[in-house]
Amino acid sequence: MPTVREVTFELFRTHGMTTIFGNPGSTELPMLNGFPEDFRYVLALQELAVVGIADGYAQASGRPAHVNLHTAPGLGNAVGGIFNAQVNRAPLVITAGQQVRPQITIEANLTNRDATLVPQPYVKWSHEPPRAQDVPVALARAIHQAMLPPRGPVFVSIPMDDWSAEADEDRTRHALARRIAGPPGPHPAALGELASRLNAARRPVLVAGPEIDAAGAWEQAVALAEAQRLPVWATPATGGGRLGFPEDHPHFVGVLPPAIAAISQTLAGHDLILVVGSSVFPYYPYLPGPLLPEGAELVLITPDPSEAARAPMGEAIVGDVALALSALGVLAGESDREPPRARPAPGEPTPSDEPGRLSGSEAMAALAEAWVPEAIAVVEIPSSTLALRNRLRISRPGSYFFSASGGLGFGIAAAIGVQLAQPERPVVCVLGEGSAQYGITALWTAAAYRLPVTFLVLDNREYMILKWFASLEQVAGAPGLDLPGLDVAAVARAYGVTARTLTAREQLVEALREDISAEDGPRLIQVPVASGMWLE
Ligand SMILES: Cc1ncc(C[n+]2csc(CCOP(=O)(O)OP(=O)(O)O)c2C)c(N)n1
Repeated sequence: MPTVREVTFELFRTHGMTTIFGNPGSTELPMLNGFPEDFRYVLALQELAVVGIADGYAQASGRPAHVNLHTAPGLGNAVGGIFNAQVNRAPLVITAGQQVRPQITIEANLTNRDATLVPQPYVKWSHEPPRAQDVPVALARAIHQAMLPPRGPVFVSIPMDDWSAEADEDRTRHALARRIAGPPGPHPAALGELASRLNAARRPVLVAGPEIDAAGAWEQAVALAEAQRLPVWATPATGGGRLGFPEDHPHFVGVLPPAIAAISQTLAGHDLILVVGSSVFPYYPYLPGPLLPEGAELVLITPDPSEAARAPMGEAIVGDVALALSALGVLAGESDREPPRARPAPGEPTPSDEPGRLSGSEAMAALAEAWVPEAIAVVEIPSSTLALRNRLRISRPGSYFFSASGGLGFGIAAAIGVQLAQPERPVVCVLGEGSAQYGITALWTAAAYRLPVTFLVLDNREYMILKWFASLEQVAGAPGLDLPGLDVAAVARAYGVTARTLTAREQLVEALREDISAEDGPRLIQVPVASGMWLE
């Protein structure tokens, strides 16, 4: 009779989940007993990093990823990352060890009391199987649940004595064989009506969101925009965890600002606003105003019923965005509207006024000069995100990952996961020196697994974006916004990452070219940058 462990590993095999991202403790060791040779364990040294790596891996591979954490303390450390994964729609199957069943009721040491409550409300499903024999069945359900739209993390707590129990063969045989076809398509009648409205509109516009990338639907979005002559905005950078449209395309007009009043102003003059694969909208900060410009209607297409329900205005069609975009393209056909005017190429970057420091725009111009189209950007650089978007103008799908939740500690870890999922493509992680600290231990994983990620750290010695928010919120004299004395390059070297500090733009271009093409493990470049918000 096979054990719960044997059939569970078989289940993971069936779903191609042969990589486990983890940080183990004594309660997880029984799962790892006799670890099969066809599996790989990716170790990270703190749980926020474990989840971030799995998040990047799941998003960049489009596959579910298994995260294994250490009972209550490990799961507790991971919650910030689970929040990020939920917003990123990363299909993570998170497991944590638990005390042996005979000692849970007496709450022996390391009992994960009320385990299923810990990751709430950021998981789609949270469960501790009532019997050892239910573990494989619960995990099968968890995998399907994580992958069904909207994708996202799920959690299963597993008592450590379950792994050696005898499996229920009939139940597990069926659980292993199950397949679920999906995702559901949008209602054809709703799309037909939308197509007519699109053709009748005078000045329609498309707002492209991250789900277009997750659904692999760039081609369909481009075809629709071209046939219907639509200008295309990216959803605000705050919620643009991925890019839904090529940013070098002549129809692409820019990134929407994130506040209510500014969005209405920016979209003024349009009569039909078609939002695809984004929340409506990832607003921040609160700058009140009309939700829509005068005379405009809004229609959202999303796979997420909650996103459809909570939008403060407009109509919504729920369904897969790839299916929706291709059907809409066919139904709407060609329009003879004026095509939008292409936006100008980025100009020379604003120079820094601080000696020995580049401006954020200069650093991003250097990155753009060294960029190769097959590269992937993983971004956690608050004060230079818009400069990066404007200068890189990413032209390929699956090439940009950003934590749309706003939770820091994603960048370094996610870049590692993306590199593991896309070993043939160069991965460049652009970080603020402040953001880098939350997940800094992930540098060890990059070095230990010899992953050729290029880390570019812009060091402005401060939490610049918070100073910017302070002025917006009329907050004066807030403490805790300066970061003197950090040396990320020195920390990186201590973790085994090759690192240098550069101050001249030309040197930076050269170094980035060298590091992006290198394949011998992680490299980090630290660049002192001047204080400021870098938007272009
Ligand atoms: C987990 C977490 N803690 C705190 C914050 C608040 N926060 C947002 S941006 C920021 C500063 C980031 O600093 P840095 O990376 O140096 O970027 P800069 O704004 O200077 O470009 C902080 C602390 C957050 N978003 N997430």
